[in-house]
Amino acid sequence: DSGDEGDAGVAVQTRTRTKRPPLYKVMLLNDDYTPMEFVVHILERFFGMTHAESFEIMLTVHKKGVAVVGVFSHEIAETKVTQVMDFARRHQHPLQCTMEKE
Ligand code: TYC
Repeated sequence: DSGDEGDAGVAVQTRTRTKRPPLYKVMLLNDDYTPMEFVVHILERFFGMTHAESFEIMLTVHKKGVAVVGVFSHEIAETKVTQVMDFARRHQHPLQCTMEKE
């Protein structure tokens, strides 16, 4: 910066706002047909949960109808949903997995 103003030629730094990218909740929905063990397997395989954690979350979905199984960037969340939906479809289970902006 320069000129005949009052800053005596000193460059003035402006603050740049850094915005964090939005996060997405990945959710599993209950249904009457998908076997409990299959859901537990999905949680272990795609969400890195222990068997005990997986069983607990599966029961929450079974009892409450839905549960958040993880929070990720948009791209990772989309990948998880696709992996779960493809795996369920291949095994002919009606399991539903969705994502929602946090
Ligand atoms: N309700 C299913 C049953 O009784 C089990 C189940 C749990 C299905 C979680 C889907 O996301 C789910 N076999």
